[in-house]
Amino acid sequence: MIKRFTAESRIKDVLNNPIGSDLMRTVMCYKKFDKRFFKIPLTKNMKLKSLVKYTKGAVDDDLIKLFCDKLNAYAKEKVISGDTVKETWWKEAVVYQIYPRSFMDSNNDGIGDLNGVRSKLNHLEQLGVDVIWICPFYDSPNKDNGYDVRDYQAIMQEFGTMDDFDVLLEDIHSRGMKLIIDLVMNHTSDEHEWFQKALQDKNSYERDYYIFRKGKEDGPPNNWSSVFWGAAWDYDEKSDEWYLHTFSKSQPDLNWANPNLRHHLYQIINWWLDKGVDGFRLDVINYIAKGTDLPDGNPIVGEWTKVVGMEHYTFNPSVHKYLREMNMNTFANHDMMTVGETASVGLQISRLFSDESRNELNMVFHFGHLDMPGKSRFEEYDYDLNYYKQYMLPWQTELGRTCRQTLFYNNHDNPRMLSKIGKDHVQKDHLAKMLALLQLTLSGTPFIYQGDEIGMINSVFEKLEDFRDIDTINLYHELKGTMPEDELIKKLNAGTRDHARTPMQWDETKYAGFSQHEPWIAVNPDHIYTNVKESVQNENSIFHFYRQMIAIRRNTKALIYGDFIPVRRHSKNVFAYYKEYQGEKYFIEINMTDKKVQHVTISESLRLIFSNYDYHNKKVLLPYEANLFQVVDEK
Ligand code: TEU
Ligand code: CA
Repeated sequence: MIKRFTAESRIKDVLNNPIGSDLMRTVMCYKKFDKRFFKIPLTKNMKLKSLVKYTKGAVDDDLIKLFCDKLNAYAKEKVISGDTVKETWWKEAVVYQIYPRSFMDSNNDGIGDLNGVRSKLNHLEQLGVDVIWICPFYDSPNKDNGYDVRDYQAIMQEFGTMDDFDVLLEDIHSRGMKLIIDLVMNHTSDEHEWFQKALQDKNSYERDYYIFRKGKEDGPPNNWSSVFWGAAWDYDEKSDEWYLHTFSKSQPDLNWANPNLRHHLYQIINWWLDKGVDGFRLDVINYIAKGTDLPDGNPIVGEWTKVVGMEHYTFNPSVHKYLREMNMNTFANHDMMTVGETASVGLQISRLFSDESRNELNMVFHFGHLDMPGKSRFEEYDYDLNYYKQYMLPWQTELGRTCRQTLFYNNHDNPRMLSKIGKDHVQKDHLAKMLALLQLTLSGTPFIYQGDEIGMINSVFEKLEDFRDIDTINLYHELKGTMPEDELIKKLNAGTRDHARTPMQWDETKYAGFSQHEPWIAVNPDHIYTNVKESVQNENSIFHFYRQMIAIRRNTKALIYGDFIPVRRHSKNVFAYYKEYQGEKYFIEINMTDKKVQHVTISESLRLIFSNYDYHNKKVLLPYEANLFQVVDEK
């Protein structure tokens, strides 16, 4: 019999349930609850309902009920997998992410394009990456830079033509690399033909492709807010109904409860597979299942996550049913890779998405490491890598050999990690190389974001007009008047996605070699020092470090498939671990701080394979020192 959770259940029972412990961990990330709390016998034996009193109201009865409902909804979802490592190309691959608008402009209109990408394939080949992921290049009105798709089977005019795409794909394949493309199927653009038909006629076939509902009194159907600020609903006067948009109002959500819609999407996926793409990155794929009753979001969760209602689609197990159906109708029988963008999910839910026996996705992109507990993207603070270690330890040891995660520090939605950790950039070179060594030796598939390989950092945006991102601009209007203008601009600078979207820095010239024309978003002035040309010429550069480390990983199965075994798990400032596979063993030792720290002592003899310092100091680890050793004899 399946045990149901209620407010009478004890905390220890929740913690013993995989999804229960996962949700607890997720909550702790938002609230920065003291971890020790859950370790004391007294609290472990407490009933859930006592949390209301214990947390002095930070948690209420409704929240506890919601928590139990969620947990019960997952009761049937299980990972039943073996322990055998299956060797596959997408585990061995190093992926490189391209934001096409900002990568390379081939026709000098200031906007990056597909031919631009093609003109830089030599750079990627030299770096040694295996797979390229290009962010959306479909026809789009560009309210959210292509994440608002108007036509899934056409190319955005600014980016080129379908012929350009075909030639690009061929070129990538002829160099022995692969291409994955971005599937944005949680929503479309409001200019998509389907949505236009849905608006024109309430009785159209396409109406139910979207989520329309009658409002309540004078307002929307529920209290959900959008990820891009403001309400998640927009009013359609013609039908006197509201439509749901979890992102901007120009991105109406698709109704995955409708099987016709789902099969229509599968046709599109197969069309791209027939073209020869090697896989997909699936945009916000864990948000697709919204349910049909759409209850109000819990206000406490809303306050923690800043998105009211998100618990109803972020933690909705129907997504697994949809993904298995999608897989069966599309991915199955193709040798390809899939990576799901799964914001907010924890480790156990990631196992549901990625376990080989479940036939859903190959791997997940999870984000919990990008901000420290209790902090969010638009807050300025110093990121402490000790948090990264503590966050990653369970992901490295408990995910299991048949589930898979990605390893990344940057993408197109976040400020640059180098600027979050070492704001003053004094030790940038060692820090960037250390991060590279870590990324290429931990367990998971590494995703390098454009610019990582040369150490690109945050830019400075002085006024509203300097920003381009809809998320940032909406937030500006949301907060205007609530704080002094300069403070507001400072806040936007802390979190804007535009930091990741400034043009790729190819050289030191006016527009960084990206274009001859003024780019759509200003070049980061740092391009004078940080650019590909310089990085390739200088053999001690971050670029060459990445290149060499990628080559080492490729030839070292233990780094790819090995079990991760932590050393001095609880010690601060040093991240040390073994990777072991088929009798081969490696030791990785990393100083996560900009100060000198003590070495980790282990008993085996070691041979140094690679380091971000020339000189190996036997007494101390230098600032951000990172060493990869082979264990040569077991004592
Ligand atoms: O992002 C989804 C997402 O929830 C976040 O990364 C989000 O952009 C950020 O937290 C804003 O607060 C994906 C895409 O990566 C992003 O570029 C798109 O804007 C978004 O989906 C909508 O398609
Ligand atoms: Ca162009």
